[in-house]
Amino acid sequence: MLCSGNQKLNSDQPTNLMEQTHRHPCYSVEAHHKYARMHLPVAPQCNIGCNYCNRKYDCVNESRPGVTSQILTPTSAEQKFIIVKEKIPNLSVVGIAGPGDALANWDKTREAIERIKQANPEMIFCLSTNGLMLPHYGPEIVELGIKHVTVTMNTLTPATGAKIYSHVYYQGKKYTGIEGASILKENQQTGIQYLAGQGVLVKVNTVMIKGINDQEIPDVVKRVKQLGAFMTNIMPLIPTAGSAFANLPATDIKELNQMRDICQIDLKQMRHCKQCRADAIGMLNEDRSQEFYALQF
Ligand code: CLF
Ligand code: SF4
Repeated sequence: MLCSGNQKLNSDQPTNLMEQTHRHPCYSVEAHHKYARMHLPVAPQCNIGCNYCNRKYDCVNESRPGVTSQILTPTSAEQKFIIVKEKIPNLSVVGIAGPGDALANWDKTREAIERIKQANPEMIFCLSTNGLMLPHYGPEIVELGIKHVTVTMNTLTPATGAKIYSHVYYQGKKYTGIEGASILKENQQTGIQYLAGQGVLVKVNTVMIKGINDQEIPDVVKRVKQLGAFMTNIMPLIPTAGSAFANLPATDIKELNQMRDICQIDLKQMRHCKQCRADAIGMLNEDRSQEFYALQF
């Protein structure tokens, strides 16, 4: 047993983790008015197929649909970071949120973080992933000193997962239907429990899809609380052109907020997510990524 009970920010948390989290604009609602984050788009590949995703664009698990980010190598990501940090002194978080999956591109993700961390140990590093590869890379994530990880988990039921995921590529093999969804679900749970047990603050993102997983969300929240998650972020489905779910309705915001209210009883809810780009830069309310587009690396 790696962990029991959910994590709260209290005096039992190591001081530096509390201090870091108070500077993290996604994990702390107060911090999002004060601190900026920068995403490094170093992770173009993905290892699963979400039916709300069109892979011409950024990972919808963390981003608004229809947004495309320029891919950077770890070296060019470091160069861009140096320039951005100079211009945005309140930059506190460096995150990797695609445009594919951070762990499906682990070598690049790790190298980008290692490069920046060496000269900037005060930076908070953050990852967003679908969770498939967490049982494999969890120990390296911990070793790298990453304390904030987001896992997108939409269901605990393989039959529902089979409706959401077209396929899962795992250990050189392609799985579909209930088989693929079961592997993903197991790995997400193993990964969340492992990371939480190692003191990582895990945020779980869930896309609320009417008629597909919406009735199951309270159970997802209860389960990830048991596994040790710190908070959940229930996000609206924004139907993406060219995706299998293109014709589903967008999540009604009133229904979304009602769901957050129900789930808040069990676990802290994020309500200020901006579904940002995989190359987002700046405060959550003020994306400055365009200022840096002209830079050539
Ligand atoms: Fe980026 Fe995500 Fe880290 Fe934040 S975003 S990797 S946890 S630093 Fe934040 Fe943006 Fe919402 Fe993500 S507002 S999409 S929750
Ligand atoms: Fe698309 Fe992200 Fe799902 Fe991969 S994990 S298929 S990039 S939404």
